[in-house]
Amino acid sequence: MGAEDVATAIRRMEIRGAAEIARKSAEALKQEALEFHGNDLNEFRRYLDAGRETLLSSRPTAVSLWNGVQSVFKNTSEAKEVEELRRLVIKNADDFILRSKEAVEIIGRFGARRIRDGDKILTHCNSKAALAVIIQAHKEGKHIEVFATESRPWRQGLLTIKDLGKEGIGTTLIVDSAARWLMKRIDAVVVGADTVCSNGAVVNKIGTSQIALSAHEARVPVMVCAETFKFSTRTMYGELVEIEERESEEVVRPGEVPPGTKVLNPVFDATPPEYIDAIITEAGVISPYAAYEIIVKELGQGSLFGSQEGKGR
Ligand code: RI2
Repeated sequence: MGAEDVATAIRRMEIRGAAEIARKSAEALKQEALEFHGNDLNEFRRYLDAGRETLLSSRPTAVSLWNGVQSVFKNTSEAKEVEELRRLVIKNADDFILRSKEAVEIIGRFGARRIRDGDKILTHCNSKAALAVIIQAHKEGKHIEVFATESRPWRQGLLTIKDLGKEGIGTTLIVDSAARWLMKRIDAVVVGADTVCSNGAVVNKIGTSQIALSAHEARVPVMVCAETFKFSTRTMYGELVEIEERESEEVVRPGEVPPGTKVLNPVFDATPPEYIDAIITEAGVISPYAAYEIIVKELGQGSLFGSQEGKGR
């Protein structure tokens, strides 16, 4: 699929999950590079830039999309002719996809060490990074019990139940509003992230901050599983993370509420660092307060996930 099709699928949530939208976007740019005919380097650059803009405009919140797309353009300003640029784009896209998959595996191994035999785990939405931890703990023979929130309005919790079911992990579904009620029975909260800010705040599926607040109140540790390309260089330069608001039809069906009723549908929220015990990255398990260091080390100039435009737009 080219950039236009992938962007449409991302907008419609047919492709979803912070890492997956980044991988599919990198793949789309590779496809665009393969399909370009012509010898004009500047024309090729404009063509790729158009693809990049289309992809970046598909969803605003997850910085993984930005980092994934930008990493495809790493060192491309040095290319002197079309074939060289094409090779670079393909290599960068392949590298990003491979490294992003490896990162999930490593996070699974690191995170599983924090899960004890007999733990009852609460997860929210459908994060492949969070599930990697849970699945690895299960594979290591730990007897765990998992609870998954429904995650309205898209109900990604049902995907979580299926993903864990395939691994032989029975999971109990709860409605989102049952999280605080359940918390006294929970030993660990394991969630993913769409964006980790330089101050350690984590932007993730709407409702994450309420769950983290309840966990904090009940002294239950909150573990966030996030590849380093979900850390935001741009927040280091003061940029705020835009919280996506989606259509009201995702919350209520037409005719369910009187005409003119306002419906707000923010799909992400920010959890402050004081409610997070650890962020599990492929570069190590860190305190949320070390987010800045991850950004400097893992996303700076010359790093794999870093982009040549690390300072943002
Ligand atoms: P992985 C998802 O966003 C959820 O917020 C999830 O926690 C996050 O991406 C990370 O998912 P959405 O696309 O990258 O469902 O860990 O809105 O799979």
